[in-house]
Amino acid sequence: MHDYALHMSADNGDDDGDFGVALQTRTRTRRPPLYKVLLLNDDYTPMEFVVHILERFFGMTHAQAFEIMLTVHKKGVAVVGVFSHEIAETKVTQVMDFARRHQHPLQCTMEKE
Ligand code: TYC
Repeated sequence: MHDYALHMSADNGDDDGDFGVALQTRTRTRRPPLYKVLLLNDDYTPMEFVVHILERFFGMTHAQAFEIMLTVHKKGVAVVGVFSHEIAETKVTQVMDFARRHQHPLQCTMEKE
C-alpha cells in the first residue's frame, strides 16, 4: 500500500540531520558607472546660446551657466554634469539636437568617469 520505507534515507525526513536551511552566497552589488557630460568650445556658437543650453538642459541658474560657459570658452572643455549612462546619453542628444536645429557647431560628448 504505502511506500514510506523507500524514502527513509532520502533528503526529506530529519533522519539525516538536514534541517533544510538554504545556503546563501554573497552577491557583490556594484554601483553603476557614472558618465561625465562634456561641453566643447568652438569659435562660432554664441555665448548666450551656450548659457541657454546649460540653463535649459542642466538646470543651472543664469550665473552658474555663465560661469561654466566662460570656463569652456577659456579652457576648451568643461564637465557640465555627471549622470548614469542613460541620462548622460539623453543630455548629449538633447544638446546636439538643439545645437543642430539652431545651426550652431556646438559639440557635447560623454565619457566614463
Ligand atoms: N567660444 C564661443 C564664442 O566666443 C563661445 C562658446 C562657449 C562656444 C562655450 C562653445 O561650449 C562653448 N562665441
